[in-house]
Amino acid sequence: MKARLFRKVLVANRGEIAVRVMRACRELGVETVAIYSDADRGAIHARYADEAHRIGEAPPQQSYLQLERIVKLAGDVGAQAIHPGYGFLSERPELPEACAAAGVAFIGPPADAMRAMGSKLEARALAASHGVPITPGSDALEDPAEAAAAAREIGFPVIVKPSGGGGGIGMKVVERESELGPAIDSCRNAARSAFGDPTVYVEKYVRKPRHVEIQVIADQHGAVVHLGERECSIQRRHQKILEETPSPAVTPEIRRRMGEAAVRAVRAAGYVNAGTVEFIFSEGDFYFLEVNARLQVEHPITEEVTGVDLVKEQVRVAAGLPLSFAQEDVTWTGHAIEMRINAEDPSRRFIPNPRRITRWVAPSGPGVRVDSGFGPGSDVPPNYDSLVAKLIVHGADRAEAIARASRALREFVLVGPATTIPYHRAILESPDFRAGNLTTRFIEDHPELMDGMRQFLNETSPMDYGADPRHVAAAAAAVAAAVSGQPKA
Ligand code: MV4
Repeated sequence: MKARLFRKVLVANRGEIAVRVMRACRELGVETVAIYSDADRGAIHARYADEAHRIGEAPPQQSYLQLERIVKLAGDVGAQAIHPGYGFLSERPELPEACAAAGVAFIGPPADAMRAMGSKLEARALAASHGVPITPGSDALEDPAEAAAAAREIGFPVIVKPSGGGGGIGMKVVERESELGPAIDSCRNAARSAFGDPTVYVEKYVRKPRHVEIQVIADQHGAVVHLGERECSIQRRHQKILEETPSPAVTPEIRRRMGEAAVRAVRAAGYVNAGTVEFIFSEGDFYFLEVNARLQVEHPITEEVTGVDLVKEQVRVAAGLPLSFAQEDVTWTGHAIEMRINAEDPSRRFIPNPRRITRWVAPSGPGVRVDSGFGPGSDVPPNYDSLVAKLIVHGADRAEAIARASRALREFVLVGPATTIPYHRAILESPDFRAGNLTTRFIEDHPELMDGMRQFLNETSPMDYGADPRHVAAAAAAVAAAVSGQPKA
């Protein structure tokens, strides 16, 4: 039986990632179905699709998290597959299961692989048994005496982690034995309420690592390929801010070893479709952290340097087609940087600033890509995450990518909400950033970026005609003349 591409795909997400997935579908000749909440009535992702259906009220629980309603809708409208994007339902094993029951394909990994990777202890054990380096660590901890013995054996500092979920939730660094009991209690409580699983364990704490992750993609015929690394160290409270590839710290030899380790880890889990294997990287050594069983926000930088369209490959693979390339075909050209443009106020500790976007001109020109689900007149609702655009630049080398990133940020007109644009401009000026001196502590170690940002706060883009009162007056006069039927001067 020869697999064919889907005729119609339902995109179970919103904002930039929904648009990103629909763009791939459109190029593949696949029809798209959008879902939208009351807060997203008139949103670009809903207008972009061939058809759009209201899924519920604004709160995510009433709309984008309505698993059964979404799967039923797919069946009702004749969609043959569901793409979950990231966040929302994307890593819920119940979604691929419900899809299978409804005879709808899931554009993502199998439920079993998701479950195996969802348990951090299970994922670590699986990785270790396939020769993937992990930090020294314990099994599930039962009582305080056992925890103390494990931590002493590993050696302080240690980090207490929940087994049930990643993303940094509940984790506690412990410097000495006296702090261990309270840290375990705190981690266990956070784990129970966030993941419904109170299982915790300890690992050797690596003090100032880099966060480096490997993109992988696997088809249903046993092919598993890696697409190199992304350096994601620049993050704040486990929210990434800026990502780049290649990592300034990764040599071709390390890339090959990390890539092979990542391939072994996902192969062991029976993984299919796109996924990311996270590592911490310190002093030339890397350690497996976890697998993200979804397409990630930062996937475009990998696309820029490899030339692979990850979303198209996801759709192909989910339809049973083989990957369109093999490991030997993967090459990396130049350097790419992604900056997350969030509707947040960096000078007020990055609190969300959802507002109507009153003026918008996205940057363009050589090596510039903007992935967004927003534009002039868009409302940024308060109900969802604050990402409004991803600015992705590609250059021949890191220096060109940085220069390109700066000039693209200077061009970007985004008026309405406060955004992270000026903060990104400050990061790009930082001597440590320019030298590639990055750790997961970069943001907290560089409080001076806040001052560096201020010089950019009052600057207006050369593309912003709306900031020029003479232009506004001239435009108003032209409209008035057109309305009254007078010829223009
Ligand atoms: C660690 C670590 C240091 N040592 N594990 C945080 C999120 C989760 N994916 C794993 N995390 C970490 N695990 C050991 N043994 C430091 C972190 C960590 C981190 C990792 C990746 C990206 C950002 C981070 C920020 C703080 C801590």
